[in-house]
Amino acid sequence: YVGLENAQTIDYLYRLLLRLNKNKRIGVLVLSEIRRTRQECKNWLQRHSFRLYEAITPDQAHALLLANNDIQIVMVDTNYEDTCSRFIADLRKVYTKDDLAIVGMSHKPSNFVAAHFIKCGATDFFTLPFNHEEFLCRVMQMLESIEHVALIRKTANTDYLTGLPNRRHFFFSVNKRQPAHISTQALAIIDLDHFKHINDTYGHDAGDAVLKNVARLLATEFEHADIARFGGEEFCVYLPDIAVDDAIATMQSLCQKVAALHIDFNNTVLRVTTSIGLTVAYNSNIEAMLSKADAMLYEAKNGGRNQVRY
Ligand code: GH3
Ligand code: MG
Ligand code: MG
Ligand code: MG
Repeated sequence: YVGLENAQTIDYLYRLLLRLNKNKRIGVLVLSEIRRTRQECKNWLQRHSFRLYEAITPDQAHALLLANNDIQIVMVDTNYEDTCSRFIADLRKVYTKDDLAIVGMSHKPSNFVAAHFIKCGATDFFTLPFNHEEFLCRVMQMLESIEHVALIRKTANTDYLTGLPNRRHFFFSVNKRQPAHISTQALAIIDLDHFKHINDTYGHDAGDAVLKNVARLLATEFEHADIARFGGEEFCVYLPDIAVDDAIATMQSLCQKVAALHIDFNNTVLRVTTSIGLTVAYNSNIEAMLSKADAMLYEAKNGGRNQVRY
């Protein structure tokens, strides 16, 4: 950290870098027509183990962003104001401030220019040449902010007890998928049988252990499908592109696997069965499929539980 001012700063930056660059290197894209500007960014960023991408034109920058999802920061030389405003505004149609930081930079210091680019969608603005310490602190702040939003987003979409996606995420994800598919799709509601009895007999913690074990089974069985903890002891699975017979076989197999679980809770073995309501349809909307699956679930319960109805 040559050039940095004191031990406190070095400690601050070291901790941030350690945390942010722990699992993956963070990509920074530099867009400038001027070789010297690109070089100046490059020298400094590479010293801190960022992965650097260079673009001379906006088109090159767009292509690099599409091809490299490790890029979290784009630094744009605002030498050519109109081109740069357009480039930033175009980027903001695709990437929100929560996904991508865009930094304007200019050799001509002017408050007007900074305000202009921030209004276009830039996250921050630097005057060149950099004060390296300030530059790095601000870069870290942007990365932290992106990291925080990602954490908040994940928390909002995850069921706390089981770690499965929650109902909110399920609707969001399935609705995003649907238009792309024209073949049949399946939706199943999986409801634990007499679950209240487990709580009443062994206590709420035992009930929680059962929920976690069933959730773990679902997560391994349906790694690539949309699944969710839908409510209390109810789970949901959405399978795009699946034939009717395959959907039925898949759910019957799941029903048997849950019934075969031996769940250890403080040296007591807990068993549970499920009733599954299944529907298979062409391009039906998710609400319609849910209400059909729910009606089928009702039949499975009335039919004696531990079974699939479709
Ligand atoms: P059925 O076979 O008809 O579905 O009967 P059931 O007992 O499974 O259904 P019911 O709706 O009567 O009871 C569901 C129970 O699930 C009641 C509720 O206390 C319990 N429950 C909901 N969420 C949780 C949870 O997070 N942990 C625990 N331990 N229990 C929960
Ligand atoms: Mg139940
Ligand atoms: Mg019930
Ligand atoms: Mg229920």
